[in-house]
Amino acid sequence: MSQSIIEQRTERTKWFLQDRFGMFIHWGLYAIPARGEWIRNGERISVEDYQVYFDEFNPERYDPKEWAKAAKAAGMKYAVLTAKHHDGFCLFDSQLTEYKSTNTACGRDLVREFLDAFRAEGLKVGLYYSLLDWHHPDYPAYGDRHHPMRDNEEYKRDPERFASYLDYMHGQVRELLTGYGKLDIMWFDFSYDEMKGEAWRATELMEMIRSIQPHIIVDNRLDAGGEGGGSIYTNNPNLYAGDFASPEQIIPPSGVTDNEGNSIPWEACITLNNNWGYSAADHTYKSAKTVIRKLVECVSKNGNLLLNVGPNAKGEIPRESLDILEEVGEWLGKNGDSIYGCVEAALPKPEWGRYTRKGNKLYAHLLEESIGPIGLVGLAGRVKQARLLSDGSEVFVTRPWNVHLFEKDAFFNFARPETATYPLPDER
Ligand code: FUL
Repeated sequence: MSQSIIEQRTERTKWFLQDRFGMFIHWGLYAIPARGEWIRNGERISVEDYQVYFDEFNPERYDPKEWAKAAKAAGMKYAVLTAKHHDGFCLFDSQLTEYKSTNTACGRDLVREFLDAFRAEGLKVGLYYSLLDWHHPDYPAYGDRHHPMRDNEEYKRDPERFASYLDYMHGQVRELLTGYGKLDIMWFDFSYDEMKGEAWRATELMEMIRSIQPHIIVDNRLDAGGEGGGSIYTNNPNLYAGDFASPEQIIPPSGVTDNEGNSIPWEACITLNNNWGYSAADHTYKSAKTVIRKLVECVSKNGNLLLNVGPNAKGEIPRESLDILEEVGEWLGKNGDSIYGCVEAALPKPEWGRYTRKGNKLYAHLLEESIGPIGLVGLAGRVKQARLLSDGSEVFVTRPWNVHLFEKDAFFNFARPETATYPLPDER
């Protein structure tokens, strides 16, 4: 009997739910002006003026092996690179355009080198591909961040022109799927207003994708935008509903569920500073501790974290980012058991931190600086042992017969998880 769409999604996303933590890489010509990836649009730069960056592009320190090592050391298990962002510049050797890295001074297929390097480190690989294209002559919508469909009227007036863009877009996706080996993720970006679903000929596109690489997982943005990630509906028969939801710069308060309340795969994509593309002036980096908390927060709600870096024009991940990644990696080295393969614990949310769970192990992430006894609501009578995850030392658990140790009887009722292990992000 053939599998249902839901069963197929469940099958495809198994590794994804296991892996939990990935690297997002926003890189392109916009690394040269170094004011973020929306610059061409935000500053209304003409195609001609933007050409300067194409003429100059030569990231001579691009060494994706170094990127891959940094991702791996950070505890990341997969990575997604912008093969083409909204500015239309292709980091791969597309036969359908001249606007590509192989035609710049560097002459390299940056996508291929990325894939080779990350696969060699044992990481899963994905490609981001922008549905928008501000360079292609037949892509009518220029717009801006808040009104991306400003020029939508033109699209309505001239569907044939838009159809030729769609041929191009589908053709490039085919190139990526046929010319670069097995890909693990296709990360489309993004839908808005009427530009969603069949406006992209999404069923046709997905049929092509599934026929070439049946196991690839696809985000939900052929049918959704970044605001909260939209959602995928496991009972939505559309092929393009996606395998996972993609909330952007937000961790949904209660995770992401389908319309029957069942948890569905999701991945929060979050920047390290306040920009996706390299921004020289932006030093508002999150601390490693903040990143760890966000990762814990995601996993505690059945989600993944795709953490972004924006390499510079020379091809280097900024030092500030590398330092944070290193620290996160150190924490994961000790506490990774509480993240990889973990899911939400069906317990009341504690006020002192977050739970994650794997099998009969419950991981309690204490997120307060100094803390006395903690209450494990709903676990009375179920704790066998408790250990500190980072060094294996015993954690004191009060049993029913020594409840008098507590000042408040309330704690007694809360004691005894099945097996409690306590990583302490604050006490490294
Ligand atoms: C958004 C894009 O417009 C941003 O530039 C970035 O790529 C983010 C992940 O998705 O929708």
